[in-house]
Amino acid sequence: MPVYRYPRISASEITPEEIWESRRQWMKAAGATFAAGTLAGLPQLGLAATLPKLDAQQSSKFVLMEPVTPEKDATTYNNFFEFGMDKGDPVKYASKMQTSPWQLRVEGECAAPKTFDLDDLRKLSPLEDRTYRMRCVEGWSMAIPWIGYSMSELIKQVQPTANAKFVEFITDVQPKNMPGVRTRSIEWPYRDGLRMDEAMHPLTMLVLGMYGKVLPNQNGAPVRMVVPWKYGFKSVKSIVTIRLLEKQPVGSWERSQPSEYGFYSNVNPEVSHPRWSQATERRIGEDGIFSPKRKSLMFNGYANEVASLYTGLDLRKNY
Ligand SMILES: Nc1nc2c(c(=O)[nH]1)N[C@H]1C(S)=C(S)[C@@H](COP(=O)(O)O)O[C@H]1N2
Ligand SMILES: [Mo]
Repeated sequence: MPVYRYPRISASEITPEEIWESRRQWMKAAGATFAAGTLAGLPQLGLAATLPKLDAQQSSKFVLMEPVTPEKDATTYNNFFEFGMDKGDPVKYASKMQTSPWQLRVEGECAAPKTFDLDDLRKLSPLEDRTYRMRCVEGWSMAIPWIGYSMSELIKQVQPTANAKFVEFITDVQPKNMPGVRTRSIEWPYRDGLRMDEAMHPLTMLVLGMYGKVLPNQNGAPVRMVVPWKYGFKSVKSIVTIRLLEKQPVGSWERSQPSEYGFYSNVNPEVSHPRWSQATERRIGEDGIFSPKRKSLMFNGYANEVASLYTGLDLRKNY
């Protein structure tokens, strides 16, 4: 198994006893089955098969001519640091997260701030099924069929003012239900931001489901964001607040390690992370840990759509 390498703090330093114990079990289970390309043997908790269906129209615009990642991999190999730092922690612990009732507040530089409940969000715009390529800064990727609509549909509702230059996305904090927030690995709540034009780009998605069903907790239920041309950590899960801002916000990762995680975080194979290259990636569920890695694409393959957002910007400085 590749060694965990996202936060600088090592997991053993900050992980409470019980998580450390289960981490060892996870490593054992994963070690035994990973080479076979499955994650069998994990507890069945929170597995997506039991979740309600969510009807959506297949998008005609956003299609991906690549195999979809097996649902089991996408729902058992996750980053959701509120539940621990190992890929197997979210599926084990996220079932405790309370997702109903849920309210999402959109506020800040706008004429009509508003609180939306889940029903409002489901009805706000027709739900679309769009398969996106996703790339984590750690060097793995997936192709996931998300359900939702463009984030712009939601942001338009609150009538942004001319001062709205940036958007901040903030996750819920449930200390009793989220073992990870009892550690100080990063500053909670988890947050990250986009420039207004990035947030309003049609590819940026407000997500309510995946694989034809509502979102499993470990993937960010009941509502998350997806920004497919940026590293996965920009795709904030379980959002409770969206704030329109005049000034550039600082995300959780940028705050904890600014030399490693910048504001832009575009997938850029030419700019290495200080501790590892970003030139290649391993597609979860397809590339075994011993097979050659595949080349990472500029803007994760979405250059045609988004490169123009960055003309004139030095992407080495603005990483
Ligand atoms: N609230 C919250 N959102 C989060 C994270 C997190 O730890 N907390 N991890 C991010 C990272 S690093 C990645 S790669 C993606 C993973 O999403 P997935 O589990 O659906 O693949 O979620 C992102 N959103
Ligand atoms: Mo990530």
